[in-house]
Amino acid sequence: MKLYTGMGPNPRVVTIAVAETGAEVEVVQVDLIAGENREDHHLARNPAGQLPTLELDSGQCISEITAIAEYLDEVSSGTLIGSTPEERAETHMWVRRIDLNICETLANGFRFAEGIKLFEGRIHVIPQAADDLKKICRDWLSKLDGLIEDNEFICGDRFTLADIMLFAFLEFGAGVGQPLDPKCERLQAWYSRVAARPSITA
Ligand SMILES: N[C@@H](CCC(=O)N[C@@H](CS)C(=O)NCC(=O)O)C(=O)O
Repeated sequence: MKLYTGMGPNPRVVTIAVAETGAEVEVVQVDLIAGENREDHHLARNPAGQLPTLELDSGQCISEITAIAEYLDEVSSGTLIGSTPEERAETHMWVRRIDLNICETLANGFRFAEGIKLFEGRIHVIPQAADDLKKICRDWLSKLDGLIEDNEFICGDRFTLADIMLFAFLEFGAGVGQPLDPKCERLQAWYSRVAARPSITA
């Protein structure tokens, strides 16, 4: 399997998932800043022109980080999604909430503001939406800070794809002017727990 990857929080999610599952992939770096991911040879792998993309030995290409991470987990007998229908449903529920309300709002808040020079020729940017998107993200993080209670991870005592996604985007946010509010004390403690995992520094 070849993993076409580069900089940014979406590639980071899959890099952590690879380390967590032990999946064996050949890593191929694609130059996102230079726009190599928007060239025809990458568009043939992923019509969205984004990273990452996983190319299977059969030639089939899989994009979208949730699909890639779930595939890697499944072929490696991993534990990132769950071992029962109920566990898998719980993981998918949290992945969807975190993806729509935190990852997407944080990323678009960046793309429409600090990242606008890089993105304005690639996607439709809405600068006037940036502050509101960032606020939606912050509000959701505050809500999540209450919901996580004293759980070790997002899905209780199970470390899942939901934790990886939230971690990778908060890590990215910290570097682009969207740090986690120090008042979110439970999430701050959760972040330190995840940061200590070997997959984060692998
Ligand atoms: N929904 C996609 C998002 C992928 C994405 O936005 N990737 C970013 C890197 S973090 C990218 O390729 N940006 C460069 C570009 O859009 O040209 C996924 O789940 O994989």
